[in-house]
Amino acid sequence: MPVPLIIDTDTAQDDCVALLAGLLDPRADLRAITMVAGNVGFEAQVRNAFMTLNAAGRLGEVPIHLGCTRPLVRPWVSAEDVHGDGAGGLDMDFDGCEPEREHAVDALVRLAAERPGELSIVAIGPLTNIAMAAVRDPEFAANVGRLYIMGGSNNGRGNITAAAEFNFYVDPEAAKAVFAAGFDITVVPWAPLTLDQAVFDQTALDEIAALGTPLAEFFTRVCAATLEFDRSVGIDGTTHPDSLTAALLLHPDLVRRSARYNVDVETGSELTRGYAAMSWGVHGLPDNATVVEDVDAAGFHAYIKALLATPTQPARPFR
Ligand SMILES: [Ca+2]
Repeated sequence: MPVPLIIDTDTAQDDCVALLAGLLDPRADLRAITMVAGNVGFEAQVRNAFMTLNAAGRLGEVPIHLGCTRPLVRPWVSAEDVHGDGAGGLDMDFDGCEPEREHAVDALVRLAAERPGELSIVAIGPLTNIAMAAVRDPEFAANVGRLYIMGGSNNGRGNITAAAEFNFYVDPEAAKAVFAAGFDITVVPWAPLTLDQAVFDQTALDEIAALGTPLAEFFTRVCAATLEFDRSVGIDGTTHPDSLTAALLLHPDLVRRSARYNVDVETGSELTRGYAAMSWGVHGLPDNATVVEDVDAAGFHAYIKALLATPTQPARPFR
């Protein structure tokens, strides 16, 4: 049976690839896309989500709900230096592309309550919407089946600062609240997991480009800006933590090793704002999350390649 899920996203680059997994993988039943402030300007993120629906040939088929346009207590911090507009300058005709009227937080609460314990959430942006939903409905955490989070580093390096990964850095209060809320959480960390196992080097990118499908072309365009940035910081290729998170929910057999941890997020410090303290069971703290430690990297690469080989018919031409 397909997995009913929502993807909560700050849509830019690899978020688009994660959405493609939700839209095209037969194991996925994507019920909604919820948008949260993160990577790039909110309007650009919404456009990127509509363009991803179009690339998948599914424009108009999955509702997009607009969520929180800023973190809980802090001003928004962008990653536009990393992502540009988040889609490599890709554009299309957006006439008639309307998001839903219902707020993303209301949609999350409603859809989880409709099927208690069945709906999964893949959260690949700052956790503002998820924290808000947990405050809005005290039953929300219990109603959500599984919550897969891309964020933090497992006692490894950050990306926006030495200590912090971007999603937790942008809204550390939300991340802290989510880990305390009682969800069934699986964490896909930035380091070391993503850096070791979810980077597509030039050879992999060339193989994808050679697929010649509309999706391969979309992927190549969308990843271009991040590739440039990643190279400038010494990463040999594009990083795919968000699509890895979606892939692991849909294909748990790709997980080679995971363990229970106590995860908490730093909110008081300026130096280590958003740092994820992942305690591995020897500090007397109750575990609250499963942290993925090792995956079948070749299997993940093959999965993305097969996804991008899918023939699709975008209703609107890209320019
Ligand atoms: Ca993201």
